[in-house]
Amino acid sequence: MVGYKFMGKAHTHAYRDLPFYFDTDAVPVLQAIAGRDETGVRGAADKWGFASYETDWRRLIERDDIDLIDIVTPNNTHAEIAIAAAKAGKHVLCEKPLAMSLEEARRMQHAVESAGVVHMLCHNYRFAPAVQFAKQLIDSGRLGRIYHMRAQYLQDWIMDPDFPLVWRLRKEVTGSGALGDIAAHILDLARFLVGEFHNVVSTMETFIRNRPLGEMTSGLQADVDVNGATGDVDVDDAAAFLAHFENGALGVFEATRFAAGNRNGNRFEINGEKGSIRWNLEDMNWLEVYLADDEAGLQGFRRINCTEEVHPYAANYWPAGHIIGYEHTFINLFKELMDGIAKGTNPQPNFSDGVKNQAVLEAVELSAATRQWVSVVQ
Ligand code: 4PW
Repeated sequence: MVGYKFMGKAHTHAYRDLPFYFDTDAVPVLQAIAGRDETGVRGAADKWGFASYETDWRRLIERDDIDLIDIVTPNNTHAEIAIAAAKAGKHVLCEKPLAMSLEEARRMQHAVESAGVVHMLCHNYRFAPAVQFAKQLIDSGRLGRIYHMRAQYLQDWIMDPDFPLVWRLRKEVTGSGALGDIAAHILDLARFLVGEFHNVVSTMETFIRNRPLGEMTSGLQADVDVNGATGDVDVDDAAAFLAHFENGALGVFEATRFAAGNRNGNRFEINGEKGSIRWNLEDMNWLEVYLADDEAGLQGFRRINCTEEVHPYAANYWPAGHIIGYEHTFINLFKELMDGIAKGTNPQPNFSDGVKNQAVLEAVELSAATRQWVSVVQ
């Protein structure tokens, strides 16, 4: 693993818990973790149970006791690490968004495909059982033709003007703001559930344009530098866009870190000719389902607790009604990754999805800049 902060913790937990819940043909071994700060990376290795650590990720890639490189570093490092890992014949898992640009994403896809390694992109929310069940309902035709998807990803962790200019707010490190960090998840869910994007029209806004300098500490917490220096914010605080899908559906999307009271409000509603579904990450075990052919008088949204044996992944955890959480979305994704490595297949989402997602992100940015509808390059 390269990196050891918020996502490092989520991924490590999933590697450790995976064999507890699932039988997989490949089993993760926490062989080594890399980070530039020796005290920090040694602490992570000790606490999380990695057998060794490196202070240079290149050393990790040179080691022949490493089969998989897991990239949980800031976005501007993904391409260099992923391409080097693929060239060394390592399988690659990468945090989202895949890249800083569509061109970079394509180079990454080319590298993993020409090396013939297994690759995956960590859009973990696809792997909530309720979301997988939503996919089954749509694919089996229960909702009929899909007309609408409206999705929001609402957070509020940078609303304080004194929250520092951390890497997630610096274009040269992150690429874009709320767009790449959180809209990336809902557009990935849209591609998973509804289909490919045709075109978009968008607007983006930055509400607080200057902040004190500082660094992320843990989770979504940060410390302000003591010297009092400030810097300009050059990414979006919020992004909103409309979309046409290739299959004719309409999409309405909103991502912001300025929605007070919404800590991690990732939610969507999909409307089809025979019914609708709704999901909300902060109540993630439940899928709300409306079926138009229910008898008159009994029609309405029902709340399905997706912890029954028939629901995807659910039987591997607890008896029905014994709910699971955020961390299990990673475990479920890692089950697919390990099976992919064992079989030599590429589970989804992978770098090909990363390229398609990046094409949507790039179209949204271009649309905001030009105030025009922009076609999504396929
Ligand atoms: O999944 C989300 C991320 O993509 C997390 O909740 C936080 O917001 C951290 O980065 C983004």
